[in-house]
Amino acid sequence: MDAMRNRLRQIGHLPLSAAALLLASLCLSACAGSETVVERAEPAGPSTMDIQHSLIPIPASVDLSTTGRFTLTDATQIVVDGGDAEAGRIGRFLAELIGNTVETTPAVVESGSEGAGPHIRLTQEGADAGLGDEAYDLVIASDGVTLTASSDAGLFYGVQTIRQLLPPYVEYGAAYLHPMWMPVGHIADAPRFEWRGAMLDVARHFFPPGDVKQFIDFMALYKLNRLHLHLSDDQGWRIEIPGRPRLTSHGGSIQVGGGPGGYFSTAEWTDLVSYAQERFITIVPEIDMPGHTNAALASYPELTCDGQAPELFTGTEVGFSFLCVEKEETYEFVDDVVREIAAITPGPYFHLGGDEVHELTEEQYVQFMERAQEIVASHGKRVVGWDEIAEVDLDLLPGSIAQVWRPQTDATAEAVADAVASGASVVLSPADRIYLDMKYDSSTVLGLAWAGYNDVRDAYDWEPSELIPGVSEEAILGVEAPLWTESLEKMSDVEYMVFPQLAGVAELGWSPAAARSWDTYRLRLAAHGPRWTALGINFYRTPDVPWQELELGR
Ligand code: NGO
Repeated sequence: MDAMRNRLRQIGHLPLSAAALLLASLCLSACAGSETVVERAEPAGPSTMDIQHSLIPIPASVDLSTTGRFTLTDATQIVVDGGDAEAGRIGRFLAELIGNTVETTPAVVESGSEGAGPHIRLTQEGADAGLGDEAYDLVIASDGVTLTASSDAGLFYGVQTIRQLLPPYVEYGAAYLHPMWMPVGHIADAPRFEWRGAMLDVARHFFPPGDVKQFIDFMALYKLNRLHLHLSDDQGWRIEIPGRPRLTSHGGSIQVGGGPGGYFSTAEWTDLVSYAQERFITIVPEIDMPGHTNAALASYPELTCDGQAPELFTGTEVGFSFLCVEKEETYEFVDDVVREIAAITPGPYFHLGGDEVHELTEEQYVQFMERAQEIVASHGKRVVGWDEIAEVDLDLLPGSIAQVWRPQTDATAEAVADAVASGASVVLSPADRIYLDMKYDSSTVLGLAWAGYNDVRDAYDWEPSELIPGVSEEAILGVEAPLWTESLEKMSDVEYMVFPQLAGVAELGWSPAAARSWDTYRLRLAAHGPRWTALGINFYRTPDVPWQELELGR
C-alpha cells in the first residue's frame, strides 16, 4: 500500500490526463478484487451525455439515441460482401482497432458464412444509386450494425465514424476489460468537398517514412483524403530521382539548422503511396519551382545562370533562389523530375510550387511556367500551383488548380476570381486561417506568426464559399491545411501544431455549412482530447475548449 500511496502522491504533480492513465493502470494491476477506494477525478467540463455525440467532422445527417446501445461481445463478427477483398481489409482495420482493447479481436467473415452472434456488416449491396462515391449510410440497432456504401472509400469513412462512436479508450492498446459499445441510431453522410487536405513540409526538416505514416493515420481518423508533400525547397531535396543522384546525396544531406536531412528512396516512396492509398488518401507531390530551389542549384550548377553552385542553405529566408529560365538544361531537369515522380505516384496531380519568386521578372516567371505546365501535362498530370500562378499573365491549362494561401487583398482576390472565370479550380489554404504553422497565440513557442496567430476558433469559424468574392462553391475543390516546418523538428512538435487544428479543417472540408457551429464544435472537440491522449498525441489544450479527460475505468 505504501507503494500505491507514493504513486498517488506523484499523480498530484501530473497533468490530469496523465494522472487518469496512471490511476487506471494502478487500478488495473493493484485494485482488482481489493477494497481500496481510490477517489477518481471527475472529468472537466460537460460530459458526453450533454451532447448527442462527439463526431468530427459532423455528419450530414445524424440521429443517435442517448440511451440505446449496441454492445460488442466475444461473438461479434464483422461481415463483408463475398469476394470484396478491399472490404475485407477495411473490416480487418476495424477488427484490429477493437481488438486493441477487448480481449477477443472480432472475426472478419464473408457474408453467408457468419455465425449467429451480433454483426457489424459492411456492404455495398443495396446501396442507394444516389449514394455518392465517398458517402455512407450507417444503421446501428441494439442487435446489429449495417454500414452501406457504394464504394470502398465510403465503407472506410463509415468505419471511421464507427471508430469515433466507440469509447475513446478503443485507441489505447493496453486498456483491456472494458465494455465496447456505441449508441443506436442512423447516420447518412457524404462530404461537401472533394479535396480535404493537409500538407507536410518535409524539406525544411525531414520527416522519415514512419513519421509520414503517422501523419497519414491522423488524417484518416478525420476523413481527410489529400496529402500534399512539399518535397523540395532551398534547404533540402527529399525524393530520389533516378539519373540525378546528387539531388539527394548532396541536396538532401542537410536541413534547417544544419541537421543531417534525409530523403525518400523510390522504394520508400512507393510504400508510402500504398499506405496512403489503403486509407483512401491521394498523395500530391510538390517540387517547388522556379524559386525555392537552392538545394537543386547546389547539386546541379548547370541550373544556375552563371554555372556556379551555391552553398547548401540551412537558414529560413525565402525568395532568393531561382532556376535559370533561359537555359534548356532547366527544362531537361524539370522533365526528368516530373517524369520520374509521375511514374511512381498514381494520383492525378503534380504541384509545381510557383510561390515567392522574387528574383525573376514577371515575364521570366511566365516563360518558365508556360513550359513547366506543359511538361506536367505531358506526363499525364494535372497542374497544381500556389496562387501566384493565377496572378500573372499566364494561360493556365484546363483543369489547373490554384492553391490560395496569401491573406486576401483586393488584387489577389481579383486575380484568383479571374483565373476561376477562365476555368481554373481553387483549393483554399488561407494562411491567416489554416496555416498549421502559425502560432496559436503569443505564448506558443513553436511556429511562426507572419500571418498572425491562428487560434482554434479562427481556424474553424469561417466559410470557404465566402473567402473570395466571385469564387463560388462550384470552383472550390476544397480546403487544405499546410504545415511548414521551419521551426518543427520532431513529431511531437508536429502534433502540437496539428491538434486540434486538423479536426477543424476536416469539418470545414466534409460537413455541410449548415451543420457547422463553433458552439457545438468546441464541445465535440472536448471529447477528442481523451482520444488523442489514448493515442499518445501531444496536443494544444486551448482554454477555449472544456477538455474531457481519458477515463480508463476498470
Ligand atoms: C509561405 C512560403 C513558405 C513558408 C511558409 C511559412 C508559401 C506558399 N510559401 O507559404 O516557403 O515556409 O509561408 O508559413
